Amino acid sequence: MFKLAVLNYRTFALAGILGLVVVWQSAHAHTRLKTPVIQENAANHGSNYNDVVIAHGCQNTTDGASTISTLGTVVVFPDGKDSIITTGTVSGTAHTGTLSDFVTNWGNPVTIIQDGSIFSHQEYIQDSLGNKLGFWSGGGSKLKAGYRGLIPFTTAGVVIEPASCAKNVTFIVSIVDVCEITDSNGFSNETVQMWTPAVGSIYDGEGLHGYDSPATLTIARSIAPLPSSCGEGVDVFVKPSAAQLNRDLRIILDGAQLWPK
Ligand SMILES: [Cu+2]
Repeated sequence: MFKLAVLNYRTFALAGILGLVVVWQSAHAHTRLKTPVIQENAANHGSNYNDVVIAHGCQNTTDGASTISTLGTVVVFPDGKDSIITTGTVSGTAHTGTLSDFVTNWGNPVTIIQDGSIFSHQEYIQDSLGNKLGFWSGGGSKLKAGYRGLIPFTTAGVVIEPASCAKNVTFIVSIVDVCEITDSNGFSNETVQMWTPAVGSIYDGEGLHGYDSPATLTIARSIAPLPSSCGEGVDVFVKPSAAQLNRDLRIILDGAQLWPK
């Protein structure tokens, strides 16, 4: 009788722990960068090694669990040209100047690290000048639901404008994990996981898992000290425009657009 009670208690405690894990995963385990905060131009050769962490697959409609495997992922950084720049908070004061008021060398932020351990294909996403603004990786074996995936890449060293009052510059990174190839009307929790800022692009995903919950890369000021006139300094946020996401957040292979259909 006593032993049974202990067993029941243990079963209950285990269920409680498992329940907590499930709740925690659905609440917090989104696709993010493995290292979301880096120092200004910190690493040798101006590169910072990082990974996109795909934390879970897509959700089935029966119980909403993330049981659908991932076919690929698309990652885009703001181009810094027609980007939305704010200070204070991500929805703070709009900055009327350009990104060069805060960052001296933004333009070609991403280098792919060749790796076919999860997906077989890797391609850059470039602007019309050839600047590498992101990449996609897909095909080959899927990332199995229930497993996590690390997709390696590097970011170029970022230099904060010494005369500015920026103490941190956070780039809002837009990522879509694709579980099924559809057109944009087919976006659902079963087909995509969209980690994008809601800026009015076709990738907003209002009502879907991860709505307006993008990944971020924060550059912490670490070279030139803040000018004394700056006081505490300001946090700067850089989001892509809707036009940029509609243009750049796509999977194109050999000139043909594979996703969205
Ligand atoms: Cu999630």
